[in-house]
Amino acid sequence: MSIATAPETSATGGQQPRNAVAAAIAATELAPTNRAKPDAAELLSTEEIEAIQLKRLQATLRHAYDNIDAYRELYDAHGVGPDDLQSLEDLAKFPFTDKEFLRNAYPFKSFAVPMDEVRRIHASSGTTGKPTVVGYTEGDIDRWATLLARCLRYSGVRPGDIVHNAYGYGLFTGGLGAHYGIEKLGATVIPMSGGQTEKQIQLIQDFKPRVILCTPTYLLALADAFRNAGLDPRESSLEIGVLGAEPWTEEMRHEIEQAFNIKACDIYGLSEVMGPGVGGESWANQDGCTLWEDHFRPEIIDPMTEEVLPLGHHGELVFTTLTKEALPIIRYRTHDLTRLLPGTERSGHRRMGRITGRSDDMIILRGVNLFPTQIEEIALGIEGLSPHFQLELTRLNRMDQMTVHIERRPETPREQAEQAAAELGRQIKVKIGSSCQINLAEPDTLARSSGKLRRVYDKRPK
Ligand code: DLL
Repeated sequence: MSIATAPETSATGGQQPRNAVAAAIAATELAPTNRAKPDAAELLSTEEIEAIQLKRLQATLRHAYDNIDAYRELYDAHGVGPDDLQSLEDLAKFPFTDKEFLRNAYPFKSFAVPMDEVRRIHASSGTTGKPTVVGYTEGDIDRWATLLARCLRYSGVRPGDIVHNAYGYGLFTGGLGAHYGIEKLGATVIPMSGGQTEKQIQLIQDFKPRVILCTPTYLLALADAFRNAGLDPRESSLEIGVLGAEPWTEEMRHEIEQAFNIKACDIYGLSEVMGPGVGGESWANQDGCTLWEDHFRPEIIDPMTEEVLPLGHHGELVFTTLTKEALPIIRYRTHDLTRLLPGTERSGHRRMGRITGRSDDMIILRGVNLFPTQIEEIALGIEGLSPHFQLELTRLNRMDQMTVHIERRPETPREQAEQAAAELGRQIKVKIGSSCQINLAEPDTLARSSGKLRRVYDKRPK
């Protein structure tokens, strides 16, 4: 069935839907959200979700092909079109897209709706060249807020909670994306944004939020700031952290939960696909982000061969959006390395494992591949070493060198920490297979970040 010809429905008040995606949403939408309870769509079975996915996918392909030159040209060149998708498996016939695909459409040529239907723009930071621009219709913003609210509720946040939102506001999707979701849930948002660390501490003390939203590394920086102010972070009002936007390990979760005496839940997303809220983690199980498959169709591919891999296999995460009007995204290569796992508490929606790293952030050191998360995992297993570290890459006599700069914990005497540092070097050699230098730094000397932390400083000549 082609959604483009779906009957107009009452969800749009009897009016003609604006476009194919709006029509598909209207035709497949379930009962409205009750803020305190799961959305009806969260509780669907895999079969029910797949039926919705197929309709929404057909509509998304039609919408993108008819309204975005770049998709039409790409599909014409590959000899495929929207009508070639008759089952979910047919998605594999369609070519991948990536950041470059969106950059080539800079600034607004990737939008599938007229500009007067675009209500908001965000953009990814883009360390080099042009940023990647993303746009949202009113409906897109509303669905984003609903999904964010869904993630928060799933992570234990309740209507009526006070939520301290320390994700950065602005072009980054973290701040505003979370903001509207908090409001949608019926909680109170403190729109703090990142930075002004002392002020953050003061407001947490005074406003007594139950929940904090920020990157995991920034929450650690806040823990230090609490202690520097003579306060015990374990005594704060915080009970839940909803943390994401950068890779973090189970060891880091433990570190954060101990530091604040809270539950730390993961939240995943990326601006191209929507922003935060593509997946969220259950408060009860803490077993990885559940991906909301009524809005996104995930795949895992082998990054080299581009072959689609089965459930449980590690590879690169690829997303297709199912309900986005302004910026439909089809088979977008995220570069995030992880695996898909079966659904648990929301059995119809698959989960993702932790992101071990990004394929474009992998360090290749004298032929050995490694990710900063591996160092984090090892370092946090050694007493006396703090979670604050940086990796510096240099080249000496044509040989690549890696120095791990890591702070000792304030309560660990220097001499004892030096032994821990030596142990870190030994374990990196054994577990990762690469020798490196360790520079034991004093507490509070390495750079902190108020958002995504930069771990790797690559000083090797290009
Ligand atoms: O970081 C959106 C976001 C904001 C997610 C707040 C969660 C919380 P981008 O700036 O486009 O969007 O960066 C997306 O960040 O491809 C991953 O590499 C990484 N990332 C995001 N969430 C996680 C997570 C936002 N929970 C990129 N674990 C993604 C690991 C994450 N990496």
